[in-house]
Amino acid sequence: MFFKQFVVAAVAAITSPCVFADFVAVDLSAKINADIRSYTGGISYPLGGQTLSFGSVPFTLGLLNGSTTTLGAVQLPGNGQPTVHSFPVNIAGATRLYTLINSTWGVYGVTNGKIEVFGTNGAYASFSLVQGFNIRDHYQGNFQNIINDSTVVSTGYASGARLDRQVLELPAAFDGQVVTELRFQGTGLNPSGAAFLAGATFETVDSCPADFDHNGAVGASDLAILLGAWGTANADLDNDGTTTASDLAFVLGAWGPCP
Ligand SMILES: [Ca+2]
Ligand SMILES: [Ca+2]
Repeated sequence: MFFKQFVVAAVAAITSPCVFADFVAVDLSAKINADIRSYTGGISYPLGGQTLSFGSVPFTLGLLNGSTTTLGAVQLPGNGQPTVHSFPVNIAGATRLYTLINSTWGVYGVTNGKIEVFGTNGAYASFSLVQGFNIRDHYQGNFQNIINDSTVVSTGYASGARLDRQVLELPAAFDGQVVTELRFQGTGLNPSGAAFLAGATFETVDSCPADFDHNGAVGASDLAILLGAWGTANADLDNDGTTTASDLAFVLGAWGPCP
């Protein structure tokens, strides 16, 4: 499933130097096997079936069996059975992967599994899911509640549940390549930790930066946004820190459908 940021979020995200990025969600629905709203404290998790931002990154949240009262996730089994979930994708220009991963149970220091990203021409990246470093139990209570990786962004809920967002910077080997597969795998051990994946989103280079409103073309609506941002950094396409005639020229030069 492809989606783009709403323009408000896109403009708000532009700081100096301006960075234009798109986000592409991975469709997890084929492997969703759990409703984490039914977990301890999970009642205050958001409902699936919507796109929500976690640390400025949009995630498409799934449903279990189509039920609109659930928040679906891909849960590794708790019986110690090694499990691999594969998600085929076709994403060009990817620079980062963001995931929403927590676990049921968890023991500090134990590696529960890993995330792998495969691309064309042998491009590959991975990170391990380590309790106490980048993953922890989904609930602030028993088991393992520590995260030490400063790149992890946490969203907590009143009931004690949480979703932690990890990031994987894709290496230069992915430049010019296409991401073809995301893999989520683990040992699924109780009590050392069985991870669940509630969301996965790739960040990609924006191939059409003048399309401010992300409607697939550069047109009058984008011109209006540019004029509204005149003299600010909010529609600065040439990275000089402000929006002026040079950015207007860029918009006019890109007029028409995005490539
Ligand atoms: Ca547009
Ligand atoms: Ca400019």
